[in-house]
Amino acid sequence: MASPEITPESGETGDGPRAGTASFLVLANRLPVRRVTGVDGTGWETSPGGLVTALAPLLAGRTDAQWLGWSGTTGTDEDGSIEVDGISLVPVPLSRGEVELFYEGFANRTLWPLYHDSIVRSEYHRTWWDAYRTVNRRFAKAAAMWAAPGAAVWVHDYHLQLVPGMLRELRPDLRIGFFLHIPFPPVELFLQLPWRRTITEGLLGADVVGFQTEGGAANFRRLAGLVTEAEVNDHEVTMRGRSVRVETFGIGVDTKTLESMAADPQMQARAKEVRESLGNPERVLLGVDRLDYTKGLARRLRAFRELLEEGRLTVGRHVLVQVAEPTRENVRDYADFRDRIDRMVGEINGDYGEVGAVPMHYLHRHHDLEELVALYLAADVMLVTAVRDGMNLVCKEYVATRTDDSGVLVLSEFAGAAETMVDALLVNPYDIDGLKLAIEQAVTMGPDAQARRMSALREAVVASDVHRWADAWLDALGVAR
Ligand code: ADQ
Repeated sequence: MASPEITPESGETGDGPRAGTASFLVLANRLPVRRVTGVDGTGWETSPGGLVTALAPLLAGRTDAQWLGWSGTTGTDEDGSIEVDGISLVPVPLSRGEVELFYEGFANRTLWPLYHDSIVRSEYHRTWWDAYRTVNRRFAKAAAMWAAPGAAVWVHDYHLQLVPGMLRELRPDLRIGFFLHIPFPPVELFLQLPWRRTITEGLLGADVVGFQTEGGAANFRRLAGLVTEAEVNDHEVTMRGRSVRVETFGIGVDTKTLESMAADPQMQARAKEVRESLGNPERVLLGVDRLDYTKGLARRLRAFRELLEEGRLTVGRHVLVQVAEPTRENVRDYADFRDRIDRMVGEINGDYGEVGAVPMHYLHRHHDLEELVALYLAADVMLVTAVRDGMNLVCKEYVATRTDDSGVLVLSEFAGAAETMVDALLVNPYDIDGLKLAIEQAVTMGPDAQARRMSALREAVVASDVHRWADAWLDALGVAR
């Protein structure tokens, strides 16, 4: 796509941005690719994940669409757009200082914990907030510069909550949507935030504000009525004569792709190999998470350890595979958490392992979707015990691959997915005894009960798959397919 006439620099300081030519823009903290440096110089590598899988087909080959986001490096990003896999991408630069203050600071040490029940304490620093505003303004200006008159702009996640309001000021002609991937907290917690009104008004700059669950949407509507002069009626919030739709758009997974991966004979052979290499135990239990303190890993390991201790699980007959994706390792809370989990895993294997049989396998590295699907197929029991999670796609991926209706899902009540996946064994992860009972029930459940639950779960996951979610958003934003 041809660059609009003004450069990002003139967009920052000039007499206001002029319209570009993109009629549909996606804004997210990260681009769907990251810059990598190899022996042949630098290039781009696709970063896999649910959002990319959902949006890539919508944007690929569309000459009128663009994705704006950070490239993941603090080096120099060239001005203008680049094309990767048929998608037009606009890198938004961040300096090293901004990565610290905006990304590691305000996004991941102020907002992330606050929006996840304050599991760890949020820190409030004015310098972090200043960086958050600066980066949000940069995104808003870039969008204003690239968007055609009347374009639709779809803003994603907690990193960019001020963008809708800032963008509306610059370009009142645009149709703006905002989707929050993480939970939206109860008012009682949100009110701690010194900048609560500015963030609420920033979000209300959108035409449509979407949340993963009914609970999140209700929390936001109540907040809007409290900290702004907005009037709240059912799903509509009216402020200064403008109406904003506040609704639930629960995200899903690409069920068709997952089903066809699961049907591949090579994949099934790989799953069999996995079970063999684990010593063909009676029951394989699986956890797959980013190594984040919100995912309830410590509680899961505690329950597992106690079940071994009490002889309710047996080494050799039962084995736990825990895949942990490295994440945010520059943030102190995450480094501390990693140390704690490393220690717990070491103690479990040290105390209960035997020569030739360990209670658990811990894989702390990235796994491709192919590798995850082989594990999903190999697992009799999937453990999702988040203490708070916006949705949780892992449990939906597991269910989508269980096309023979076998397998048991143990699911935290505090993952957004629990709102629709009511046929899982739902647990309160804070209740260790309840969690132990659910794990025991899962490993002993017979094939009929498994099939009854799993077929109902599969129906729920198919009915809310990622393409339906994307279609609902395109309708809400008035974007032509
Ligand atoms: P996440 O917190 O990253 O996402 P989740 O939804 O479970 O959580 O996972 C996202 C993706 O990462 C999944 O597709 C999964 O396959 C992949 N993944 C997880 N662990 C992995 C591993 N060890 N190796 C490789 N890949 C792994 C945020 C919110 C969620 C919300 C999503 C989407 O926190 O609540 O569901 O966004 O909106």
